[in-house]
Amino acid sequence: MPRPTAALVLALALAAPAAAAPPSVLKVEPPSWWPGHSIDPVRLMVRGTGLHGAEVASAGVGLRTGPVKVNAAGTYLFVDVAIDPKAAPGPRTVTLRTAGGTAEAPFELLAPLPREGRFQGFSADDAIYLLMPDRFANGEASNDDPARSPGLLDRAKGRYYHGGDLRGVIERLPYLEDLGVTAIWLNPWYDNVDHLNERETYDGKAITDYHGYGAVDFYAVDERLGDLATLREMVDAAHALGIKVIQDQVANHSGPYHPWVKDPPTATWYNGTADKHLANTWQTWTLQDPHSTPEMQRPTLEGWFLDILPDLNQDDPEVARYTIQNTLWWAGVSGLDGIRQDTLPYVHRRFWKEWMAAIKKEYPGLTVVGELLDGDPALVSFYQGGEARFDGVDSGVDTLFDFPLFYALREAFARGGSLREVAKALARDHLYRDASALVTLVGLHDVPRFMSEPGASAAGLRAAFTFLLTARGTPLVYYGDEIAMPGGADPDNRRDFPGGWREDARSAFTAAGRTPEEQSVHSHVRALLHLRQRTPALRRGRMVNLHVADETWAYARVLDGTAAVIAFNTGAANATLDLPAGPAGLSDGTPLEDALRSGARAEVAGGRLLLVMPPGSSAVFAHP
Ligand SMILES: [Ca+2]
Ligand SMILES: [Ca+2]
Ligand SMILES: [Ca+2]
Repeated sequence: MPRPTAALVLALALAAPAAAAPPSVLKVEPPSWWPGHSIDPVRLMVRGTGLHGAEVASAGVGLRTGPVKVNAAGTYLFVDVAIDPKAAPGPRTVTLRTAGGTAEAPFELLAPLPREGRFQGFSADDAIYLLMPDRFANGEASNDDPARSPGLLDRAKGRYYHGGDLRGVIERLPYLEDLGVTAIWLNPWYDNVDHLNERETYDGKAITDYHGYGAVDFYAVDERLGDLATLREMVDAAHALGIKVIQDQVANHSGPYHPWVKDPPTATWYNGTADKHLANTWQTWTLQDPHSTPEMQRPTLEGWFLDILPDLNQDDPEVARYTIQNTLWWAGVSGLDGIRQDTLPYVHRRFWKEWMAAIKKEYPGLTVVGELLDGDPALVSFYQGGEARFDGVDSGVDTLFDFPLFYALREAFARGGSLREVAKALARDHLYRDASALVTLVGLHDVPRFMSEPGASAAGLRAAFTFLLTARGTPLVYYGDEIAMPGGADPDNRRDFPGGWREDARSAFTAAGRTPEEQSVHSHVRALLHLRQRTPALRRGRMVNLHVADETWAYARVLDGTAAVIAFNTGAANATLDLPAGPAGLSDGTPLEDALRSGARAEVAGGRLLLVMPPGSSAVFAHP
C-alpha cells in the first residue's frame, strides 16, 4: 500500500469531525431563586464556553427546565426553570450536555425571607439619607486594597477609592438613627471594574469607578464594599433601628468593562457595539413631545452615555427579563425596601411599566424613585406613574426626585434669590399625579454642595433644611450636608465624612468633633428630623400659603385640625409677618411655640397670627 501523500493526510484531517471541546460554565444568573415566586419559571442565563447544542441533562429535585437557547458564539445559554412551589430550599445543579461533554451550572433554591419589617417602601413619613459607601465610613481595612483589585486606593485623589464600605455603614447606623433619618440610599454596590477605568479619563489620567455606576457584575457586591452576607447584615441592622434601605439600580447601561461588551449574550443585547453606537444627546424633552418621532428620540434612548457606557437594549426580551429578575433578586436576597433607579428617561417608558408591574406583583409595598435630573416639572411629572399619558403608557414609577424644586431652593437659600420662586415652583404641583410623594432635596452626589454655591452660608443652609423638612415630599439629606460640608463639582462633592476613618484627626459623627458651624447645622437638622417624626402635619399635612414675598414667606401644614406654621425671613432686618390664621384652621387664643427657638411664642388673636422673625431666620410654630 503506497504511503499517503501529505496532501491526502491534510484532506483527511479536514474531513474528520473535530472532537467538540467540552463545555464549561463560568457564571449562572440569577444564582438563586425562590419556590412560590411570582416569576416562575425563572430564566437562567448561563455564561460559559462550548455551549453550542447544549441540552439540560438534569436539573435537580423540584426543577423542571424548558427549551434551551444558545447564542451564536456558544458563550451564553438561556433556559427557563420552573420551580415546584413545595421544593425544599438548598443547592441544585443544572447539568448541561453537549457533544463535547457535560458541565455543571450551580443554582440554589432559597427560603423566602419573612415579609414582616421588609420590602416596606418609603413615603412622606420617611426622611432619606444618601451616602456614597466609598466615602462615608471605613469599617474594614482588609478590603481597602484587595488582592483582586490592587493599587486603586488613594484618599488624596478624588477619583480613586477611599476605602469606605458596608461595615462602615453598619457601624454608623446609630448615628443615623440619632440624627432622625428613617431610610438610607447607598450609591450602587454592584461589582465595578477591578482595574483603572482607562476609558473615562480626567486630565489624561485613568480613574477608578469608586462611585459604583460602572457595573461589571449585576449580581455581586463590589469586593471593596463587602459581600452579600455583609449587605444582608446591613439591611437587618438598619431595620432593627427603624431605618429602611434603598438600593441604587442602573438599568440603562452597564460599565464599559462588563464582559458583555466583548461577548454579548444576544446579538441585540446592547444598542450598538463598542465600535459602532450612537452617542447620547441628552434630549429628554423629545421623549414627552407629542410632535416627536422615534428617529428624534433614538439618540436619547439608545445612545451611549458619555459615548462610553454601553446602552442596554430593553427591547431585547432577554435584556428586559434579565433586568426584571435582577431587581427582584436583590430585593429577595436582602429584604430591602426601595429602589432608586438611575437615568430613568433614557429607557423606554414601556419597559418601566413592565418593570414596575413585576416589582409590585412580588413586593406590593416596595417603592421606586426615578432619577430625571431636569428642572422642568412638565417633564418630570410626565414620568410619575398612576395614569397613562398621551403616549398611552403609565410608567408605574412611584415617584421622582423633585429637581425643579431643588433649583429654586438653591437659588433662594444659597444664592440670595427670591423665596417667591420657591413658592412658584410649588405652584406647579398640579402637574403631578402626587406631588406629596416627590423626593425633595437640597443636595446630592451629582451637583456641587450647597455650601459651595456662591453666596452660601450656614444660616442659609439651616433655612433650606427648615423648608426641606417641613414642606411636602419625602426629604432627602445628602451625607455631610447635615454638617455643612463644602464641595464643588464631582468628585469634590463626594469628600470623606470626617471621622469615618480611624486615622482621621477628628470625628464629625460626634458633637465634640464638630466645629461650631457644623454643630449649628447638625443640631438644626436633627431637631427638625425629630420634630417631623413626631408631628404628622409636617409629613402629611395640606400645605397652605399664608404669605409670600421675596425675603419672607409663611406656610402652614394642616392635618386633622392640627397645624404648624413655618416662616422664613432671609432679609437683613427683623420682619413682622401678619398672617391670616383662618386658612391654617387656627382659632383665636391658640398658643403656638417655635420648635426651633426656645421661648419664641405666638398666639392667634383677631383671626391673625403675628410673627416677629429675626434676620436670616426660620421658624416652625406648632402647638406646644
Ligand atoms: Ca474598607
Ligand atoms: Ca470590583
Ligand atoms: Ca438607553
